Amino acid sequence: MYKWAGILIAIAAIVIAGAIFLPWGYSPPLIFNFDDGTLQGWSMGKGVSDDAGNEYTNPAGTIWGVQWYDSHQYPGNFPGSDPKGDKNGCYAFINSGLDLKKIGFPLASKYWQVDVVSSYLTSHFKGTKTVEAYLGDMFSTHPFKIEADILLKVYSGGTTQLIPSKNATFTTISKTAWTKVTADFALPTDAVIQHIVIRVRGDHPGLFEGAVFIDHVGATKE
Ligand SMILES: [Ca+2]
Ligand SMILES: [Ca+2]
Repeated sequence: MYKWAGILIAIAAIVIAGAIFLPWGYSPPLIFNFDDGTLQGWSMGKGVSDDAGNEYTNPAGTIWGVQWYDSHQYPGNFPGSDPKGDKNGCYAFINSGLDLKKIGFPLASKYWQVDVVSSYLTSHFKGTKTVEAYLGDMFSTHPFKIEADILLKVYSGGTTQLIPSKNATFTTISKTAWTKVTADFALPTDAVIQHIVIRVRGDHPGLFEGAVFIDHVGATKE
């Protein structure tokens, strides 16, 4: 009697465990952590925008760019000394010396702005209410600063549109610690979320050398 009860309990446990791990019961975490040695499909818009919304394209295409970065890792200190040669790292937007004057950027503009763009999101992101990301600034020096905000590129009402967060405010990024940037969204019910867009803004008129690091970009539905 007890023997059969034990066997039935064991079978039930196996069935429940299977339901959790089989595809229809599996829900991947909505987080990009860049801990596989890649950018996980993240890229950057082609141009840099001024405060009037005009866009200027980098003619060389290589003066600034993106790369996977081995030494900074969330959580942990920033700037960090994460071991090199492992797969743990983050996204980096790097400028190695682009002079904005050379591409006709108006130096009277209050800021320059670039968009960091996620890979195409899966349907698991449907219903996202909040997106968070951690950023570190090794770009600006006092008194210049880097700020960031998060937007969502969605397909809704027959068009693709970039939707700002409800608060639509920029957060100043620290040079000595990971800074959490959070954005809450009120999306149309038919919205299909295609990309997370992290908008990075700097107030140095010359876009001088440096890098902005991004890690642990996550979405929640609560
Ligand atoms: Ca990471
Ligand atoms: Ca590493």
